[in-house]
Amino acid sequence: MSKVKTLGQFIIEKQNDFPYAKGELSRLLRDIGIAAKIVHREVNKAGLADILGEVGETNVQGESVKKLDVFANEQFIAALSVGGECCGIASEENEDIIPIDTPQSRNAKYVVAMDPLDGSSNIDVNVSVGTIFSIYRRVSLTGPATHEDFQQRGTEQVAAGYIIYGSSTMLVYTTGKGVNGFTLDPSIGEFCLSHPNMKTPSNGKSYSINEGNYVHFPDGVKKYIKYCQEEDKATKRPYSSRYIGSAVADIHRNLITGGIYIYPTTASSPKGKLRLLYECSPLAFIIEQAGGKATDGFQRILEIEPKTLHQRTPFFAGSSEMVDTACDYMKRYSAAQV
Ligand code: AHM
Ligand code: MG
Repeated sequence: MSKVKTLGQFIIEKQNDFPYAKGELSRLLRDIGIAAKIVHREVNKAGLADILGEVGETNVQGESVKKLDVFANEQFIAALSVGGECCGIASEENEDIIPIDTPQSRNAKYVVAMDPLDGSSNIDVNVSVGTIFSIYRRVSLTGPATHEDFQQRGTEQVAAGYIIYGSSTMLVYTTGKGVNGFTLDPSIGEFCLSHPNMKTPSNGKSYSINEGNYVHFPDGVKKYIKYCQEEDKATKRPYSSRYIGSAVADIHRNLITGGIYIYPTTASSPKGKLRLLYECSPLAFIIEQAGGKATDGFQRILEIEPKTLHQRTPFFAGSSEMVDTACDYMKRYSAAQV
């Protein structure tokens, strides 16, 4: 008998852990898994774009060739729209919410916020990219979703996850009872449980930040970077600098090996670059569930109330002791600046 546990089997096994278990959330997660496999297939042949046809052209099958982030967006929207468990979607790719108005979804209980292809500039150079998703219970009563459904704090998430399209494709998710990771076995087309009950070390040895923006960072971040670079045997400093430029990939590595990811305010992004609803909140939920921390430098990410759909926030996330130290520097040197 094979010991492999697929995502589908795992979701069904855990179904009774959900607070309102009637199978809807399980089906929603399954739908996300299906869209992820389709996006995986396309991401894996991204290097063939020149052979198969340029973006905007018609390919050999007579289909128009789309940018991968547009393609990923369409796949997730399609999977969530036909599934019948989701009444609305907020996506990085769409200015406004996408209400779903089908007979099956009128009484659907959930809304999904997502970044369908995060770090998409990395696609052209064969570097890891990801998908991030966040699931809330609707607050409106019936019909298609409203803006109110998406104006909930991260603490209200019922599930969140990411898919990393890397040297292998992995789906990592939480429903608030720990974090589990599944690796796609392309030979059988299934996500298989490979990283059960993921826990992040309380300390690590790498820091991830775009240091090219150093001159524009708040003083607290500048001082923290200098701290990371100082020699100190007890805390194993200097730390290594590791920055992929794909938040999912940087966070995934740091989750496994320990580390801190920072995207602070800069001159060009005075409120930070990353989006609260569909990047920072879901990643924060996963990191906290794995034992780490996520803040905006001062406040827990999950407690920030979103005022607008595409609201940005500074993001400090990872191993708890490293995040605590970075936030101490923010309090000491930057409290007055922001
Ligand atoms: P995107 O959603 O437009 O892809 O931007 C988000 C990405 C993150 O994945 C990554 O960490 C960051 O932007 C990189 O930004 P920068 O190039 O400014 O370092
Ligand atoms: Mg993004």
